[in-house]
Amino acid sequence: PFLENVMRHPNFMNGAYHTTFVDETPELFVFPKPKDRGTKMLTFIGDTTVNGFEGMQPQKKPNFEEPVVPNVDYSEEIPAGTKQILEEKGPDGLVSWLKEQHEVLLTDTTFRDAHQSLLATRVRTKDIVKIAEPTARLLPELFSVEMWGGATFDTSYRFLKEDPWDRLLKLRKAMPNVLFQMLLRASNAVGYKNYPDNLIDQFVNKSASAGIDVFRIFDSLNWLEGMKPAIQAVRDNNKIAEVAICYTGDILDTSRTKYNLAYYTQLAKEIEETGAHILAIKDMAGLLKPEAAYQLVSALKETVDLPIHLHTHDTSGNGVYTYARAVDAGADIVDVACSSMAGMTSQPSAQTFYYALEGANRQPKVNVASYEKLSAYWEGVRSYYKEFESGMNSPHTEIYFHEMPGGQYSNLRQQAKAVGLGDRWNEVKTMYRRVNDMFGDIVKVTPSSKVVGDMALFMVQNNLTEEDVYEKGESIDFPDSVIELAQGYIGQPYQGFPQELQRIILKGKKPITQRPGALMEPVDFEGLREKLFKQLDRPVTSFDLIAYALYPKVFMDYHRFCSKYGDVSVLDTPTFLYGMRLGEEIEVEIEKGKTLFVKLVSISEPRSDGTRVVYFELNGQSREVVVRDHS
Ligand code: 3PY
Ligand code: ZN
Repeated sequence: PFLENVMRHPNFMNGAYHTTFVDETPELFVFPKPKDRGTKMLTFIGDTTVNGFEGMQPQKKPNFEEPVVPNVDYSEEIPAGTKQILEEKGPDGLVSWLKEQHEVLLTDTTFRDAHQSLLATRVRTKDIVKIAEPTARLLPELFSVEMWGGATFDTSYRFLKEDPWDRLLKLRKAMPNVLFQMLLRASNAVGYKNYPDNLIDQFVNKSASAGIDVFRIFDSLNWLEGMKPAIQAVRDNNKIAEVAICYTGDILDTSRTKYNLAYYTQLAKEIEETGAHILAIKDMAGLLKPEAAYQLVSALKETVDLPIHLHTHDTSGNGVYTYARAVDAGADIVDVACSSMAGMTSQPSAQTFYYALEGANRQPKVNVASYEKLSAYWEGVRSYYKEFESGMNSPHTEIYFHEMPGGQYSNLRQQAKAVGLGDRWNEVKTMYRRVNDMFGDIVKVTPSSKVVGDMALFMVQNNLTEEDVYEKGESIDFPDSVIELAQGYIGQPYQGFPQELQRIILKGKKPITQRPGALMEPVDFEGLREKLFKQLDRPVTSFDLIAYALYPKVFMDYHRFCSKYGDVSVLDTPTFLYGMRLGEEIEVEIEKGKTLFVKLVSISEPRSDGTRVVYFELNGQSREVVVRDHS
């Protein structure tokens, strides 16, 4: 009752007091009715066993081997790393330190882009947190760990039924020594559309206070205006603004003049003027060929005085060679993943890169044996998620033709299947390139890549050719995302959107040329806090508020899920994805020192109302739950 009173006090509700305590320890403020927790969890397990995990067919749980966590000495102090350099010297000091390093530095993307690109972003917090402290101890020389942002944020609520902020806080506790890096889609934050400026500010502020150090900021059209608010917000929080040039096209192809060396060096100069600390080359599709990497990095080194951080995807199989040439040209940092989570649409393998540079001048300082141990763990974890593999199992050089980002390939393929175009996938890929050209050859990365994908699917599905669009366009209802792009709502493409096509798509609607965020009403956070408090019936953290402002429906669906099933993030991944086998027993630690013992005893046949009774033992006592059979 005392806490209830505190929590309902107007100052508590409107956040007028210091809210960090609630933000950092939200679990202290949630009071589940203990008798409910077991039933909710059994309902989830029963449901998953009978119906399968969302998006997966029900299937017998395979026998997975427990992934092996490497042995480390937890009694030793965790070795200091780049995080301590940032804390001692600040962002400018860290940049000076970076410039003094002779060896190339590594960012490890296993916790973010690697699984975003290989496993549809499905890796759960539990599997990451287990390996977090060993990683901090085994790889203290890393420049950073990319562990947040991009698609991990919404996927977390949507599919994994867990809170992404919780992941950030837990990882930060386990890894106090290495810089944490996130991918920030500038004015699109971690979403798929532009948001009001004050939401971007708040997002950056809370992410920084929860533990993010390096913000890789990009705009999906390389539109600098769109990035400025995010860059300023990061600087205001005394964190590192790593501003990205998205690489598209091919500087080696002299017939394609739009994105040539001069385009990139000019953009880099402008980025430097915004106060960026580091320049990133974000090669999201893996188009940067080795010689192009050498020429690009050399030219950028001559143009700006910023450390250069190169990101690529290994889809073509050329990733390590591209990095090696970039290192020859002076690249300071490259993105790699632990080898069992590397290659193909993911980043190049850390170990392969290490060995490729053996005997070379700037081989990274990293313990490759440690990497092998971590790789063994990830090999085990990856097998849990095999349902989400993209199906690509060899290098794809056709990437140089269709230019689809690593993270989009498997997604678009799924989308194509879902609308009945599974057997016309080749047409979809060809159309993707054609749409790119119709749009005036645009940068393709979230969310602009999604628009190109939507239009390609739309055209294939409706058997439309390019000529049809120009001839019959007046009578065609284009997808919403296409209209938004043509209207300027995701920013301004370099050299503008082709006018004739814009006219056909917009049908009289007026395009904008300003920054969409500047035209939007600011988010009324206090109003939202009250509204949410009524809906959640618990204190609202600043984290909840931001998530709700970004994705109201996704957040509320997540909340409803939690009310029904409780906190399922405590379950092991095989149980979370496959449910249980008859007779199987599992242990679930629902909080520190409190473990539930669950046994699945039997499942009834479907009853006349379409439900089944699932019989469990919970801590030795019989328990049953009723679940609807959706088959
Ligand atoms: C994202 O925005 O999630 C990306 O990874 C883009 O490359
Ligand atoms: Zn990427």
